[in-house]
Amino acid sequence: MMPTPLSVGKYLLDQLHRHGVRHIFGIPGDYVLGFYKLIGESPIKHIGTTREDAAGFAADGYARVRGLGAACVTYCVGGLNMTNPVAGAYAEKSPVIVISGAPDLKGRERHPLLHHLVQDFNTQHEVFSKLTVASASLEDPLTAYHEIDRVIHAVERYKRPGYLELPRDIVDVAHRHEHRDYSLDELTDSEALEESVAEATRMLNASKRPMILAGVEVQRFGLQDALVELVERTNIPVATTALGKSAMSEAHPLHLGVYAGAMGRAEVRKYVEAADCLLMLGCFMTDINLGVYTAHLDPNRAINATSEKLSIRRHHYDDVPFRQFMAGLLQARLKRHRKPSLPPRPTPKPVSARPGDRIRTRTLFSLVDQAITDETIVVSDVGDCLFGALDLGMDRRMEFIGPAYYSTMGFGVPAALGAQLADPSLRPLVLVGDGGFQMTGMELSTIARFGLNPVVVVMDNHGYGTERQIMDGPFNDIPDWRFTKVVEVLGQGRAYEARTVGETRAALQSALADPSTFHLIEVDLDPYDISPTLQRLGAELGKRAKGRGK
Ligand SMILES: Cc1ncc(C[n+]2csc(CCOP(=O)(O)OP(=O)(O)O)c2C)c(N)n1
Ligand SMILES: [Mg+2]
Repeated sequence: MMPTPLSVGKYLLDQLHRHGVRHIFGIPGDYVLGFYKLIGESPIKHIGTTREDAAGFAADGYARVRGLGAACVTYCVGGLNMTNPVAGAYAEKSPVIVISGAPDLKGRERHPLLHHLVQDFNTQHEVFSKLTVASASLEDPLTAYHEIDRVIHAVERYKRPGYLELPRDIVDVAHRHEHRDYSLDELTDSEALEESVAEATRMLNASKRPMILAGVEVQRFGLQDALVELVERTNIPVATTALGKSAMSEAHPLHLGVYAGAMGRAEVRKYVEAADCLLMLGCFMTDINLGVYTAHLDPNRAINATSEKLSIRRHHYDDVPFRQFMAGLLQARLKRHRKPSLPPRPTPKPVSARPGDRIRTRTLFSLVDQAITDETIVVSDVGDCLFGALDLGMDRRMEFIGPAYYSTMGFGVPAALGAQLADPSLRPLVLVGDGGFQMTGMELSTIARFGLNPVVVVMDNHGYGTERQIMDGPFNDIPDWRFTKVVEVLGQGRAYEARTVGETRAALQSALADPSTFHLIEVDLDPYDISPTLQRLGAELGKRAKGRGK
């Protein structure tokens, strides 16, 4: 007997589960309640958040750790609330599937003025089509199953978000025939693959001073081990981009550090820019540009491989998937170069400040650096927390996620929720500004509800500190919150106020020693005190403004 075909809703959940999804973030509404009922009957757990944008950030954090994330919301009021995190996931290559309920197909002609409607029934889909790599409105049971496959395959291939709109009356409809997921083999031109690997090999072998720049796609495609193998076989040193910071352990002797133009350390920048052959793996020029266009890389010396394109000097190769190019390199006859002499890595300085001294940003980062263990995942928001985080963990393995290109505030706390659900063996250490926390910090509520235990460091510099460096004014002032009171509101967690070096150190130690709950440390900083990274960037931009920059 033929197996009973799954309904469209069940098939979607089944496919998500097969692709590794175990949690869906979001808030229900009447247009999506039928699908929520199915989630409840499935092995996937629903995680209700305080807001839809927080669900989007959480799904993004989940995807960065686990390989695929999902969020489910109601029509327009919920969906449109999630556009910013989905845009961020697109820009930073995070594979998130957005599922939105929608009005019944049957009622659309008779009742064109249903609630939540904006312009017409296509508005939300059109918006998301600009923010995702693939999207579909599942209006026809004949094509719905294929459309689900198509969107999931595209999300997995390009590591960017996808959008599926599910009209309320299609959820329980089943097609008469059983559908099998057709696995789309990635389109590969084997001759182009061979030729590109040969050209790259010639260039690398002829080079005197080659260098690898590893980007975010090394993580997204799970190629960290392949990268280490390539590096150890060839003795070619590595730097990572800001977004790809944890693509390879910074403790590796051939790891130079984070390359971010003038924002990164000067010796890393000099070394990378002096390479006579630069092998860029999974980097987006955009994330390099986080150094605000202070990066200087010569395309004539570059091999640039990503999931979207492969160029070697001025030659472009089509249909060479990133993973296969990497595998090709590992099989190629690559020369073993002499061990390079790399500029010494700065060893984390012991904190010289006395316990009673006022805490400063620089010292805070030294203390955080000492507190990180192999189980820590550093999750950063935007602001000086992100700049400072770039120099963390230089002497060991560290997991790091942060909105290092799109730079949306509000990412940190909800992304930590997603990251810890994605891998409960990791403990998030969240770095967030007072401004960023005022946006989505209440997601601690969901963190408390599901018994998670991140350590949240609120860098309270009394306003929009990063913006003060660009242009100061009263618009950068924000209300002073007593952040520690959140544990009273939530009835859970432990909180600390830290004004001095001693208090900050003690709070970090106590928080990390207690995994039973979440901890919030409010660190009181001077409004004009900034991290060394932001100082470097500011100095370079200042030079440029005076016409002295490169
Ligand atoms: C959603 C969003 N709104 C506005 C901005 C612009 N912006 C960039 S940094 C910043 C200030 C961040 O303040 P805070 O979180 O306190 O960190 P700080 O800069 O003080 O370290 C602002 C408003 C942004 N990046 N994202
Ligand atoms: Mg601030």
